[in-house]
Amino acid sequence: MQKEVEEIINAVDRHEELFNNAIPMIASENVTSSQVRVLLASDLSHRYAEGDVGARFYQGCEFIDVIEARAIKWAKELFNAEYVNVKPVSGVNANIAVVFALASPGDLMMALSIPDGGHISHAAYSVPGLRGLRLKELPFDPKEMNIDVDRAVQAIRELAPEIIMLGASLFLFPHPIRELRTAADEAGTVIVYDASHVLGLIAGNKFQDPLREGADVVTSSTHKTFPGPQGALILCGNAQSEAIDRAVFPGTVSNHHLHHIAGLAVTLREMMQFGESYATQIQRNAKALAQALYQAGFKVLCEHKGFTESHQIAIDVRDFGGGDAVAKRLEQAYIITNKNMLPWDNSPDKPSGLRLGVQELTRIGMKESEMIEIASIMKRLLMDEEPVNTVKQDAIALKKDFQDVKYSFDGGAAYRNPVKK
Ligand code: DSN
Repeated sequence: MQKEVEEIINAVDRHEELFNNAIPMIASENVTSSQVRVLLASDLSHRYAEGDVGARFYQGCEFIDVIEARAIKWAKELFNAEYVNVKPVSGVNANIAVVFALASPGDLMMALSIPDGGHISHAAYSVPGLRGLRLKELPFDPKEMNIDVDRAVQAIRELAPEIIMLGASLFLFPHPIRELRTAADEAGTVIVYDASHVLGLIAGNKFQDPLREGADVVTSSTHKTFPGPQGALILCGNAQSEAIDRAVFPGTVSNHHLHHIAGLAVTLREMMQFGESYATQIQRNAKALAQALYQAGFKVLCEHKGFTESHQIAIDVRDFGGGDAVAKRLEQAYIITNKNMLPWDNSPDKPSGLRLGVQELTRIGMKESEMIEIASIMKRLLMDEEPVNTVKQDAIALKKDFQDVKYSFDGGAAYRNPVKK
């Protein structure tokens, strides 16, 4: 084999070996079932299908139409939505399409700042800036780690933004959609809810139900708590569907990723079948991990309200050198996390926080007892200063029994290429 090709294949093998052994806790990741992984490697990944089901610009789309029609139908059923678009290739792509469809240059958008948990695509240098929108931060209460309802209602009444972007990357508690709806109605504001982090919880009837609570539009990636292939979808009522359809294709997507649509369709079926038990266990695991870390002496945010209602927990780790140092130290012991800004931070390079997500650990079958064990491993490394290698061996030993994807029809291997013998 050519040496350079071999290098790439070896790097993929070593990456899979790393994740085979490691404790993966990045809150925006997950693993797909073997059935989905095989579909991701199918011929669909080579094809074009611009246009809509039954109205394509290319021939050869007979079966692609079957797949996309099913994905749309099942997403409508699972999320109880009038309209679904499954074409955006990422959460940012979905946000771009919706903002371009529903707002015009000079309009005002309100969203959370990044230290308060907002996603980068909600920030001035991203989607709102590219669309020429003015941007104001949604008022945030750092003690409650949520939008400050009274100040937000007042701001909506005073400023009458054309669009509010709810949802977040650091997302511990349901956002107050109902509480903002009346003010939004009076001001003529469209409420968009970015569900990327919590779509798998919503699929399992947990966390919140944004469309029923008053969101006009839901955008979401499909690979965080929702354990599908990388991609995104948009849910809304029929009122916005035409403008959003056009903003997706031909506006911001040429060819959508057809292999991912097949994977999405299968994951939708998985969540129709297993979503409720999966989402229930995610919430139990997140609370168990938070409680165990808190009892060990870590500054886990929001103890007064049960730490979290999502898959995430946030810890102020300034006592241990800050988020950057702690995430790197944990990585040495095969615990994969990320540094995270908290509301009082100014620099993304020196954040005081660590964000942990339990959705992937849940997907591979871990329960409360494993969360307690992980908290103990983290304490031993960060508080008791046990040698990295000792702790790493215990992390690898814990992971050994959790190698298969659960809450799926095929229960396949999570970290091994399914086509490899
Ligand atoms: N920034 C990613 C995260 O929340 O980890 C999502 O795009």
